[in-house]
Amino acid sequence: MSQAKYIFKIVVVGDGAVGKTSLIKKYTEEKFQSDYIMTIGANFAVKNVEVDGVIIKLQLWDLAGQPQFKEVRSSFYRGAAGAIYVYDVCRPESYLSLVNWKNELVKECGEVPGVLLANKIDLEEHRKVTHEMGEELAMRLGGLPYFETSAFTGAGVKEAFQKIAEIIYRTATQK
Ligand code: G3D
Ligand code: MG
Repeated sequence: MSQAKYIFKIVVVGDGAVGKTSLIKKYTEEKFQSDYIMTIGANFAVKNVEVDGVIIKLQLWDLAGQPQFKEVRSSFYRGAAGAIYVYDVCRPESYLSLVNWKNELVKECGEVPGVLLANKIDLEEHRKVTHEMGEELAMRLGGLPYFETSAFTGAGVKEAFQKIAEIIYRTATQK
């Protein structure tokens, strides 16, 4: 793809080990630039996507570990155009904590577009958070599009990232 006309920062949030880094890696296929910013304790990777015939560069950020320092977390969120909320369907506490993740993000960025990902659906026999509960949380977080994903099989991954790209682009260009 040729040069991107727009660049958007997207933060991927959720508890440790829900699969944030794995989802980003799966989506970017590790072919793209990936970097670790030590001062913030964050990783980011970039990927170009096409929305409405326009090339957009997505900058996908996630926290390595969950640093407690407020300054660090502020820098992580600053300038985000959108958010990907992730929980692990096998760990109900990771589902419950997304409300807190959203509150923290909103304090720094205000309301930004988002999508909700119920990850690790390949682990069917260990699943504790149902589809219905996922849809309910999506409503509670502001009517977010909801996706069931697996960073392991790749199910739903492309669709989820494409969706957030579309919403951000259309919001930014008021379409
Ligand atoms: P994080 O970035 O949110 O902290 P990671 O999470 O991407 O590091 O993933 C944490 C662990 O969950 C990793 O296992 C990873 O392979 C696994 N994982 C992530 N997504 C999925 C998924 O969709 N399905 C399954 N089965 N496993 C997944 P390890 O063993 O490396 O700690
Ligand atoms: Mg990680």
